Amino acid sequence: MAEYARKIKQRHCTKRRSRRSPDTAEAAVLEVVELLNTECRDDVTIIAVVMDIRLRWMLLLLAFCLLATSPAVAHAVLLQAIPAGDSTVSGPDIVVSLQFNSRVDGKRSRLYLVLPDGKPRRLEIQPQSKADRLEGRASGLAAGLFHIRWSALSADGHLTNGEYAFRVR
Ligand SMILES: [Cu+2]
Repeated sequence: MAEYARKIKQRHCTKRRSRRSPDTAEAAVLEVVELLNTECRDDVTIIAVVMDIRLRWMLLLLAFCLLATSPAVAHAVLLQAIPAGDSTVSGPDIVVSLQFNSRVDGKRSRLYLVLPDGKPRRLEIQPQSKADRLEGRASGLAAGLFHIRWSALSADGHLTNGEYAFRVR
């Protein structure tokens, strides 16, 4: 049984190795990912694939990987919102509370309530009860469709934006 498995694996790997080398960076990445996911991965094969890529593609790829990994983790991503997106809440006064995945700078972040007629009303951001929250209040809202528009400055100095709708009844 083990012998059979070994043969299958060998055939599989041989077939894979004989494939022509990838000619674009994208194809090369897919190839490497595929190799990493197969049981017949071996480092020689992976290195051989990588060596096939022209140098500038490799450098481009490396730069992309460096940019795409660690710094992105700290971007402010909205985790939870009150009012929730696409929900209906009772007016005329509402509390807005946005929770992010990381610390946000309350002084340099912005909150707007976009009124049913499309006009944005800036909401004062309250002193932060928690470092990952942006909170504000709005009063005197008539029934209708509103939007919360936010921009959040995260601890790593990146600004992210978002907008979502909710309804006041
Ligand atoms: Cu960032």
